Amino acid sequence: MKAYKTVQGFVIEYQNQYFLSRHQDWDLFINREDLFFELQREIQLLSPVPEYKSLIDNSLQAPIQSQEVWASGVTYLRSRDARMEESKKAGGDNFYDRVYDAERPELFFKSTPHRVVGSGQKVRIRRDSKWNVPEPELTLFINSKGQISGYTIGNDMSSRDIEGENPLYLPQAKSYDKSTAIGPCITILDEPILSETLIKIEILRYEIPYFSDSVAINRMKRKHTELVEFLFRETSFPHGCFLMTGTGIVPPDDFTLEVGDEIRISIEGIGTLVNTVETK
Ligand code: DO4
Ligand code: MG
Repeated sequence: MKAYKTVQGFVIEYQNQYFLSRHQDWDLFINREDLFFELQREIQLLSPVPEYKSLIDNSLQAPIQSQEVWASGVTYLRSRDARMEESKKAGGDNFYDRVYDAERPELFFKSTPHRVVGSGQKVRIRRDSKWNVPEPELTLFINSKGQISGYTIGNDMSSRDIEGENPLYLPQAKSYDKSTAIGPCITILDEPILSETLIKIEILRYEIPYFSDSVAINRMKRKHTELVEFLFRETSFPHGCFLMTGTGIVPPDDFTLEVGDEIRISIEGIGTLVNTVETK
């Protein structure tokens, strides 16, 4: 079951049929308990209309209203190694090694909704950075009660030179306008996402494939429930929140994003998040 936020309303996709919800408030719509069964009940009262698919094609928005976006880091070995390498000169490398093995995960605040873009919209790279990458991440939607009720695709855009210069610069490397992309929808399941699920990324430069890679989510060191437990320990989210679960894909060190690059991140069962890098 997928839920899309469009300018004309909320579209529910189920078994290749499209329904328009009567709900008007995304925060309430996605925060219902037992969301999968709530949506099933809801569509029984609605008629499927194939044309509702065109709302998704023409007026899609990021699937967010009042939620904060948080992120976890160094949850895959590949991320730990990349971070250790980039911060070596600054002497910050052992922080990453330690957090990978520690009981407490790295969790950081990523974005308020106004810095978030959806699929089809543009992401940005910072004007004061020369080394930028997308981070393709399975992203959890957690309702206000702390239950994982959906999954989306996230791009945790990052300035590697700023982050590598000093770990204390992390918020500047990670949180700036249009540094966060999520979408295209929230996939709502009645059981946890399959652990073999693949995350794939393809970056097109001048419309030609320039970089691609993939990773299975079972390569992640931590459990989703473990990340959520730490996030909700002392922090409440009245509208629920999104949590990016970390990247297992890091392009080679000589790669940096350029204006005009198209970033396509796909996750089985969710779809493809497509963003172009905008002029600085
Ligand atoms: O520690 C820096 C951030 C790591 C991160 O964003 C990731 O592993 O995805
Ligand atoms: Mg990340």
